[in-house]
Amino acid sequence: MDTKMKFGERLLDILRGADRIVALTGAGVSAESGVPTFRDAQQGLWADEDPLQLATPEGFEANPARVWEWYAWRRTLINGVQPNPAHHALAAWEHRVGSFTVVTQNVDGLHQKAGSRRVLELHGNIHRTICSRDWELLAIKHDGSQPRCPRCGALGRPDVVWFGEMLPVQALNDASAAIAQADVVMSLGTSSLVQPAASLPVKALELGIPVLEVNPQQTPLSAHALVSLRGKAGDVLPELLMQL
Ligand code: BV8
Repeated sequence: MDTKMKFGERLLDILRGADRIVALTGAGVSAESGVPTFRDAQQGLWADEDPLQLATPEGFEANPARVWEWYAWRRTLINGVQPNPAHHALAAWEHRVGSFTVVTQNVDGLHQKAGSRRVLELHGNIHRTICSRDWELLAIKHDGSQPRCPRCGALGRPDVVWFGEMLPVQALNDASAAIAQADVVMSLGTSSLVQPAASLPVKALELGIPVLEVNPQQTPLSAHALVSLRGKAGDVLPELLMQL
């Protein structure tokens, strides 16, 4: 029995003709590596915590040690996992077209670990730690204990964008520019709920650029995408790339 996934000819033609591709990725792309998404019930120790409370300046202000512990737990989990076929397919795709930009909401660094070279991190990176006062990078080894800034003594914090914080201007500008020049935009493994990242595929639609979504669930983007494939990124992306 032919178990090969079937994709519409129109989608395959668009992807075969695309030379500039942007892939917006969310937590769902790392899900098959074993990294829980924000929508998953928090695991074990964190079952009673709400990321929307912990991933905020107020949450850090109220209990810096608790927030630091949560990120240390996530960092340890991420250090123990590998990129999955979705990450590898995106890294391979880069070698098939003129320009391939990964715009990620994820902070796990798995795209880079899989070999993607052009990765725009909209929400920062959990492996970097900054001074909570001036946001300068701290060169520290993560040994679990919460570091203090050697310059001013302020507590260290993860170099990630919390809810209510601005996204890195350069990454967001570069992402917008890449979208504006794209032949096709893919929205992969994201609930399309977190702004302003979720507005990037909408900008593509407004420019008449075809949008492909891959997600096992429906999202607010699904009805507007040219094609919305109900499936796991780790299954769909390698198969799609193979059929181009
Ligand atoms: C800001 C880093 C303003 C931290 C994160 C309108 C405009 C502007 C802002 C807002 C707005 N409306 C609301 C806001 C505020 C807020 C926001 O969007 N809130 C939401 C909850 C409504 N936005 C912000 O606060 C942003 N800041 O706008 O500042 C400002 C302006 C001026 C001056 C000062 C400030 C900052 C947002 C960034 C927050 N930080 N991460 C950390 O990681 O700890 S966001 C965080 O949530 C992650 O990055 C994660 O990626 C994201 C959740 O989204 P997803 O990636 O989509 O993940 P999710 O779990 O939701 O969904 C997973 C999906 O995968 C699901 O759809 C599932 O079906 C699918 N899936 C599962 N398995 C698979 C799969 N798909 C494919 N394959 C699979 N195998």
